[in-house]
Amino acid sequence: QALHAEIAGIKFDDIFLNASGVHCQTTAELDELLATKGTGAIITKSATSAYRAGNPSPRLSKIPLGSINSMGLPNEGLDYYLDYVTTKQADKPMLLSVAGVSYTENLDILHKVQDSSFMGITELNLSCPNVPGKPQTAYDFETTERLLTEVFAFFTKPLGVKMPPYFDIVHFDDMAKILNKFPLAHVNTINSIGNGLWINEDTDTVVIKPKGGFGGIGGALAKPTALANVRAFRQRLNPTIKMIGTGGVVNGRDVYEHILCGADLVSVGTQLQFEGPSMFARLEQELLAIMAEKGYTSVDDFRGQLKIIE
Ligand code: RRO
Repeated sequence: QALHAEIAGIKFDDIFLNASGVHCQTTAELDELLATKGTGAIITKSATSAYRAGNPSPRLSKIPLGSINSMGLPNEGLDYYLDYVTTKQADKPMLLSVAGVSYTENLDILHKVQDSSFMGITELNLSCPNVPGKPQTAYDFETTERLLTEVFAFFTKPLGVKMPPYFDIVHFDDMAKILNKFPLAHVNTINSIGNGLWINEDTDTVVIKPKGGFGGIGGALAKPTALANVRAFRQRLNPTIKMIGTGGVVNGRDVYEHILCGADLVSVGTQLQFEGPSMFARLEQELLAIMAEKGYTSVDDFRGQLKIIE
């Protein structure tokens, strides 16, 4: 199998999945992703304890070379997604993304997952940039360590974390040290680049309504930051912690570069949003063509093998 991966003993027959938040809020969307050629797994929209309508629209906009969003965590509530991942008959792993809007909500949610029959991988989203008045947990290093300490005192199922981009080498060092203290299944990096601003040239107006136009940036614009974060964490994390690379994937070359930086799985948000699920078969074809040209028969042949200038 050329595009295989394994996280927490769970085998993936393909390396692609949706980025949480895109095409995964409803069971109909999740069903469609499960049936899509090229996905090796699917992940749910980040769930809060109860249903949330999210921020007012427009809350997502295409911009040149990417997207800006301030969705505000619209989701159907934990029970809805927990029911889906525990009852759906699927031939691909289903990851459950969760995101409390407070410290204690994160603990409450994970207690509920722990007490459920779900045995798959849960991903704790520590990096939602769009809930007004709620800072991203993962930009507060002390709170992140305290939360993970409290979580791993009771949570025994496979758990990964979704991280925001970092922009300083000391932050890579310090956060990797924290993450290495815990038996994490995976680290997924990056979430959108928080609180960018896009202005419509014709009207001098912002393009999304929430937060005066500020929103998370995704798509091609995010690729250099995404690759840096995948690379930096792969160089620092225990080898037992697998990596999901997210950010800036538009074509097979982008996927190839995520793997060169150390990604085990690659997830796609902005491009999936605008191209739709048939994108996955295209990315797979493009990646396999690059691998064939280079004589690689498996992602194992080049994962993490980025060359630097000596
Ligand atoms: O729902 C959102 O506004 C959102 C979330 Br939870 C997230 O983690 N990342 C993002 O770009 N948007």
